[in-house]
Amino acid sequence: MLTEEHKQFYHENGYAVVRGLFSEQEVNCYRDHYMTLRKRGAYPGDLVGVDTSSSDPLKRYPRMIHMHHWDATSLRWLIDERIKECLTGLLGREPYAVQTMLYFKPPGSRGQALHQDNFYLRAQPGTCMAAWLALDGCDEANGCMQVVPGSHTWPLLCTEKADTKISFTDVTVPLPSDQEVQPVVMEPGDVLFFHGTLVHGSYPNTTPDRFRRALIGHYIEGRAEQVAQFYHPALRMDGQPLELAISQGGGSCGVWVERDGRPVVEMTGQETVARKHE
Ligand SMILES: O=C(O)CCC(=O)C(=O)O
Repeated sequence: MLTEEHKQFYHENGYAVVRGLFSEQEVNCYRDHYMTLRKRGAYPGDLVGVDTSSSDPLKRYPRMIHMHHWDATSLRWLIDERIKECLTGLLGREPYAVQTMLYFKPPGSRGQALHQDNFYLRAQPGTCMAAWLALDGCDEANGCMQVVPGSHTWPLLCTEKADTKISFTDVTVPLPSDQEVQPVVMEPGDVLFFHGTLVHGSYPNTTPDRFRRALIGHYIEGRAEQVAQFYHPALRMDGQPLELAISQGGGSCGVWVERDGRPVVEMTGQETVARKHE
């Protein structure tokens, strides 16, 4: 479970991995459950339609979203006691749950360009938070998560177009040329918790035969009063819905400038790229 070391690491870096939070048996059940659901057909919010004959692996195994709206297993996982305890420990207060996602990331598929989640969720005041459960071993070859340690202290950055040959999303955030991006290598059952402005994403799965499946929950801080429309209704961690206001996108965003030979973020930009939900 969550320790003081996790909390300190999270406050310094904007993310923390809690190892073995879910057992091998639970992970196997989740993997089987979602593979069975995926094989059964299409669902509201799928990234693209299922096309079993496509050469694009993401069309054969599209990402699922908001499964907790129609699948009891997903809802139970979203508000699982262990996730609640970890989130509450890291945030200092119980959060609200707003989204589930399942990434299949089969062999040969694209990743997701570097981004900040609160660009999409717009939780205010405060931010959002993700719980990312590895359902397979994740390493650089199969496209594990990549993070920019410490970037949770940055504001939302102005976005630019991403390279859609390696990313299935088309916006990204620019980084200074010498900025470190770190892979997060995980075992099945490990959970990566990360802050809503942490810059993160993933590169393609370059393996010929290894899926990189992940079950993801998105949450907003318990002091948030609004969140983007797509994420309504927010749920308390006992599953009860609550009414929040709808936040709008747009507005000022940070751009990198050089000061005294060092890159710093200045809030001189205005968002220009259209924001779709994640
Ligand atoms: O799983 C991935 O490759 C990316 C997930 C992600 O960026 C997110 O959940 O915000």
